[in-house]
Amino acid sequence: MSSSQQSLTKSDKEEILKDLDNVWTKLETLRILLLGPTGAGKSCFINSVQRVLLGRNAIGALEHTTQGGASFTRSIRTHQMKKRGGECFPFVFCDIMGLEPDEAGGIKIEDITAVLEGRIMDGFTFNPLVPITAENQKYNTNPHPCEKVHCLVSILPADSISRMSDKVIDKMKVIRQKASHLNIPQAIVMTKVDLACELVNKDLTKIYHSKKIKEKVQVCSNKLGISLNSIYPVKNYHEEITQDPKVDVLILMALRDILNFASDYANDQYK
Ligand SMILES: Nc1nc2c(ncn2[C@@H]2O[C@H](COP(=O)(O)OP(=O)(O)O)[C@@H](O)[C@H]2O)c(=O)[nH]1
Ligand SMILES: [Mg+2]
Repeated sequence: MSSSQQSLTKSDKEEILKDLDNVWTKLETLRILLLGPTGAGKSCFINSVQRVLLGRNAIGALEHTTQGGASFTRSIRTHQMKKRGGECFPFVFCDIMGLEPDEAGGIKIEDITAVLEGRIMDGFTFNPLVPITAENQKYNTNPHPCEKVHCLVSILPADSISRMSDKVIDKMKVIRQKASHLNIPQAIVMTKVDLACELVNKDLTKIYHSKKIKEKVQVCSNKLGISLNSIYPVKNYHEEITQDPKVDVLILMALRDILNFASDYANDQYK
């Protein structure tokens, strides 16, 4: 959480939306991979971004409608983000099966590595017991630069981060290391700030003054070993029907930086 992230006004929102129109990339599309435990709010985050960009409710990535249970997203799905005029933004989100503590549950680390390298095609259904092999129809032996991941975003829920299984954290760390080897930039989006602090639940503008949120950001940083200024606290749209500029600005601030990280990386890699 950087010190520049101080206010949540409507003019900030318009300014960031303008910035997004100017994201410059040598590639046709930037690919953002969302990684996290089941129920962290990955699908909700994708939906929320689309809602903010469209300025209205959107039905895109399916959310889990009940808490807990096994990972709802079992396949790999690419979500294009649409502009108001119908065109698409030059970036996509990649939503995959969640991480689970259990060895026999959730996505395998080998599969996530393959996703980072652009080797798994859209629609592939993960098998928690066996990773993909080169013989699979959905295995891409020669990925295009657009199919590789350009930013890894870990999604962590603020309300339950302290109780998260060490096994899931360990898996996330291993994947972060793999991404670091590939020089892929990384960020954390910390969801569910409304559930972590009552003050923030009542008034989202209090987010930068909340001790509880500060504490949770620190826990995220310690657990994953990522610096405080790459952690973005957000509240996802999950039950609201109307848009709220305060919700929008937090999501846009995270999105702007993520896209800048991704485009810097892609522009550097593909000269
Ligand atoms: N209160 C609150 N609930 C959220 C937030 N983000 C997600 N949720 C809820 O958390 C649950 C899991 O979200 P989902 O996006 O399906 O998680 P995924 O498994 O990571 O894709 C759903 O019931 C959402 O409504 C948030 O920021 N605040
Ligand atoms: Mg999901």
